[in-house]
Amino acid sequence: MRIAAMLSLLTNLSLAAQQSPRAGSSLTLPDLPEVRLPFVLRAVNDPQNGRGAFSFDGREIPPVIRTTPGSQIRVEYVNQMSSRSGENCVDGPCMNMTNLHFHGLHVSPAAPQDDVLSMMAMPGETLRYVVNIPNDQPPGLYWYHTHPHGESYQQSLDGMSGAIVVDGIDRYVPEVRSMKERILILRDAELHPNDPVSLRLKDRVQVSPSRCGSQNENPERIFTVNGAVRPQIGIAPGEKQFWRIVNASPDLYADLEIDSEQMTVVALDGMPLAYHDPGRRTEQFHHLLLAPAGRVEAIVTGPKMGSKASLRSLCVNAGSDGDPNPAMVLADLDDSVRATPSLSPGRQSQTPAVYKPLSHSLTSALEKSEPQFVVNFTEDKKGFYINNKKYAPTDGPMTTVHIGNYVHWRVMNNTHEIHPFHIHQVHFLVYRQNGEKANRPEWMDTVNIAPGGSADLILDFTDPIIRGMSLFHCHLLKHEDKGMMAKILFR
Ligand SMILES: [Cu+2]
Repeated sequence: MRIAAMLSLLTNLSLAAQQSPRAGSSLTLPDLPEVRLPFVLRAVNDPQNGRGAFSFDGREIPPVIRTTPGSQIRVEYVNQMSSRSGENCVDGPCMNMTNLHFHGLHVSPAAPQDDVLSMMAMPGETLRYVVNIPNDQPPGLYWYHTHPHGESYQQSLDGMSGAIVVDGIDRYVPEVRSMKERILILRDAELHPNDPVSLRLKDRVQVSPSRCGSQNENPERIFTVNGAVRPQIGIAPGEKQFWRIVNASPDLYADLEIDSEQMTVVALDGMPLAYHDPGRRTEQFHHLLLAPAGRVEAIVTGPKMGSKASLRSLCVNAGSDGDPNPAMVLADLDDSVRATPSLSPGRQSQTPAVYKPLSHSLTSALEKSEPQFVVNFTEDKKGFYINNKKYAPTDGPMTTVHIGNYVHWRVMNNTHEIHPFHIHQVHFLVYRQNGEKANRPEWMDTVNIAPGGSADLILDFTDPIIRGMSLFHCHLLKHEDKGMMAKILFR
């Protein structure tokens, strides 16, 4: 974050503190605008600091897109960024080209849908997206972000992203209908060495001074929540709320924990736990690792009267070549409020619950099989690679798969840092990690691979809607920009 932006952030913080009646308190969690109808989204440069931003309805706040299975997302995406960028991307000054990716949705990779290969808007150009959400899309939290190869990292760091909610999760966990829903988008504020504003921000989120993993470098970022540094989230003692959290950082991991509370998780990466296992509606977690791009949806209970609690990210050891990812406070739970009933109590979605359990014989046959494809992450001083290949936009597909089957892949990390693996259009079951059978196999669309480690996945390539050219890549977006990406053809 440039100095001007930091100063304005701090001004906002102090303004909020002045307005708050309670000593020591500060800003509350900002609300996010929502949109359901066709809408216009603009890519702009912030007039104060020149950084890329999304503008919606005259404000620089990306809306939450709400949609339902069987309907459409219609967005007119207008690139009003300057053709001369003040920001640097991996190959020099950014060109400010941009597009949209609908992360996690089981939709077509062909234009005008989730196509990040041929759809690209240069400054002055407009893209018109019409994305058909299938009837059996798992209802939950997804997100949209820009995906121009070589410029993804900077645009994502600048906050060019937003949440997507596919309605209908209440069919799997009806109790959330009566709870207040909160959408929390985790992004970044940058820290600069020897900068007084950075020091205050670092103090504010209590970046742990103790060594985290093998990194000795100073942390370069802290998390923000809906754009605020360590906001207060109102939740009365004993109140249950439904929190839907997306890690929209380009490269910070969030190992989420709420002091002395467990999170009752109902969905990961937009996928209700019950979707493939009707008997498993919720699962208790003390803490949960959200890789960049990961989502968790959980029931959170307000701590008992008088006990303070915070939402934190724990230290994540990113490996000897990884970036610092220290523990810090993301937000405080504010118990001074009354329980807030849901705005529309008793609302019930019209979408029927879809279940897609896999037979035991199918999963066990796949688990015993040799992988049909192996993804090998490597890196050196010149770049980042999948199967020794640095991505180029002119590449053909690295692999071609025929639609209709569940398929076993292995992802291997032959580097000394962590990498999150993501594939567009589908979810996968993570059933083995580092050669050991997972205690709790989970369906995800982004999974962390440990340094020197591996993950064995069952990918769902069954739906003909995904036909076309698509991508898989590391979701540390600097790595993706530097080549850790490859094409896949679904035919
Ligand atoms: Cu990576």
